[in-house]
Amino acid sequence: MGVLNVTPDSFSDGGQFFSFDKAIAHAEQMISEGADIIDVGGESTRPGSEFVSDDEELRRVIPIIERLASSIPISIDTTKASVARAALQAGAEIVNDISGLRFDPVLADEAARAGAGLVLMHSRGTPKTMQQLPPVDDVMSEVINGLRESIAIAEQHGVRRESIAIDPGIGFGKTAEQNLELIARLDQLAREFPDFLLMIGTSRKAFIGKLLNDAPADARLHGTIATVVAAVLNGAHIVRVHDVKAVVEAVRVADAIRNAKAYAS
Ligand code: PT1
Repeated sequence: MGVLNVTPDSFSDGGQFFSFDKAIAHAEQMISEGADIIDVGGESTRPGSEFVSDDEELRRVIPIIERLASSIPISIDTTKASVARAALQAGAEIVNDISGLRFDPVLADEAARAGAGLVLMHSRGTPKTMQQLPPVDDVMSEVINGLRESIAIAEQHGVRRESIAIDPGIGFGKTAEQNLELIARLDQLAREFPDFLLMIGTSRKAFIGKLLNDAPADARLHGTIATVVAAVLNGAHIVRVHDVKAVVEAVRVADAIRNAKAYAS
């Protein structure tokens, strides 16, 4: 899944793709590099970021979705039912909700009505405040319990189990060590939720920079590759990334190694 931020303030490529033409060109590049899905987001969710209004978010994402949806499956990265609804109408096929239905459970009705895919991500608090929360004791239990709640809400609103993907929410209200633990133990999460696709987003995040002498976001590619390979070996099905070409190559090899293990045992 290639990341397409259409925001003036996203953390690693903020402002770069904020014009329509630049956003489309970047999406086409990611498609040519082997992306299977483009994740379109009009509201930054990096730590410390502010909410934007429904109207502003719609103004940013809808023209982009209308233009791209005939070329590739589109997911809409939003927590708002109104934005999800318009995006699905414009041709998006997946709703990616970083709040796991905590902010707007009505979003599940929109996904259900459209027969769309729904990504339920675990997070704590809001993007503005999540990194100021006191860390939880047991991050794996917190994520498992949170995802179970999100899945229950989705199913109550009519979303089919096979339409749901789960995501541990790397960087959303977790310490750097907890992010590493979630990647290292992703196989455990996969075993807890055998009926669901497993997605993860580690790309260019701060915990990688921290391991690399505070490398800035644009110097975290090799660290990102390490996280993606670990995630695939531990059962991830979908990886959300900025650097599509490099990650597609790494995932092809990691996936072949994973399959070699499955066939050998
Ligand atoms: C993600 C994700 C997302 N991440 C899903 N959607 C972001 N399903 C946006 C940092 O610590 O992992 N899964 N949508 C981006 N959010 C962040 C969070 C960016 C933390 C950066 C950090 O640097």
